[in-house]
Amino acid sequence: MNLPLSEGLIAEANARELYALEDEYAALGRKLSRTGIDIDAIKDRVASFSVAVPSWGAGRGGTRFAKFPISGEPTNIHEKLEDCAVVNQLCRATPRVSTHFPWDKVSDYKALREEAAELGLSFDAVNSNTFQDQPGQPYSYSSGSLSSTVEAVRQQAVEHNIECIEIGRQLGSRDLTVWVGDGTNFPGQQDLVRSLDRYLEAASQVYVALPDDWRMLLEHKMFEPAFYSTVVSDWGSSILAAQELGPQAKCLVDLGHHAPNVNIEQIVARLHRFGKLGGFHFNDSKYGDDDLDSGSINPHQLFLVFNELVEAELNPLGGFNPSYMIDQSHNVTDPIESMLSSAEAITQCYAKALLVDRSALHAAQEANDTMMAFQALRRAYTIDVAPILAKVRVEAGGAIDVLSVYRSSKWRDRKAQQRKAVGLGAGIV
Ligand code: PSV
Ligand code: MN
Repeated sequence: MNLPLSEGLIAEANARELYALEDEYAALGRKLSRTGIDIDAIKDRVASFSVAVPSWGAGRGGTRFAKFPISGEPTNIHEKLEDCAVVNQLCRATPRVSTHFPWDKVSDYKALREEAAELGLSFDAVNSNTFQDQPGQPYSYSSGSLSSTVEAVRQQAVEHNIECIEIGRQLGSRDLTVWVGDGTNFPGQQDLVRSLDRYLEAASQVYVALPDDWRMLLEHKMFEPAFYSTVVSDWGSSILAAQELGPQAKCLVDLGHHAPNVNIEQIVARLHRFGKLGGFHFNDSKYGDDDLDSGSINPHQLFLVFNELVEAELNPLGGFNPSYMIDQSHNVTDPIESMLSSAEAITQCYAKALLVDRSALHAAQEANDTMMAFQALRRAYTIDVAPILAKVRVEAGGAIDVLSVYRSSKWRDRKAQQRKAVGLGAGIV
């Protein structure tokens, strides 16, 4: 393996912080043991948690209005993998990268897989893209893709998804994530029933091309780029489609793809109940699909989502294996720093959810003791789990203070000397 940052730099920085960390970890351990919790057991479960990062998250995404690139930003999948490797080397919680095609196209995927392995990475879900036209593409997606009224367009979208599966097989992926931008801007623009029928018929052609050990993750989104209706608009449409397609089809919950204030944790619980919870795109939002950094706006909601996930882990109902992934647009930060901070926020919520006294919670729920049920969650939410996460990192070879080590590595400055500049223009969706 050939990791991008100097191991010596990480070890030296850790040596300066280690005494304080051991002290804080021991103090937290004593506090938790008073309520019967073994901190080392929690640490081991946190150590086995991971979340994938998106290849496209390594760049400054920008908004649809503008993109403000930074020097040293990656411009191809090879450079993106390097940056994802920096994130994982420091935090040790993001060993997989999710790819998006055709954005990440290369001529040799076997070589790409080896390149990733050399950086300590493997590949997560492949994401297809039928929401943009590509140069030289025979048919336009301007009126939809899998749900288009034009058969040749639907066929082109089906073939692209099948090509993504083929690429994913070479990369070692096991999930195909399908998000379509299909929808309408005007009432009456499309028949709301027939458009879903066309989508289902085309999606079933993709479904039958899945290898037996693959899943097709259907990602719903309420609006944007379509602003009146979207074909797979909500978790209702998503679960109905997944049920119709078959057992390998599951629903993917992108936290930003709901109406404001929707109870996402309840959606998570419902999807799990019916065996259809396939995965997540973590991010945060204030208004809509803002793609802000995970836990930056509503960390409590993220905790409540993880509370449901820990419940689901304990009660798997015949299967529980959701794919966890970050999907954010970093417009004003160094993307490596945003991914580090987001991975930390996500893992923290998982750790806090593990600290919930489940028997106290369930007993209070059964007794209709509202305040004590709420307090069971509140007690766990207010515990500072940072020492547990830092201890997991240091034991895995990562950094105690990820951001400070990243900054002292001068990674971005060094890359600014080596990488070609990114062009201006609008960002990604
Ligand atoms: C759509 O907004 C989305 O969340 C989908 O996951 C896309 O694949 C991704 O963003 C890429 O921009
Ligand atoms: Mn998404």
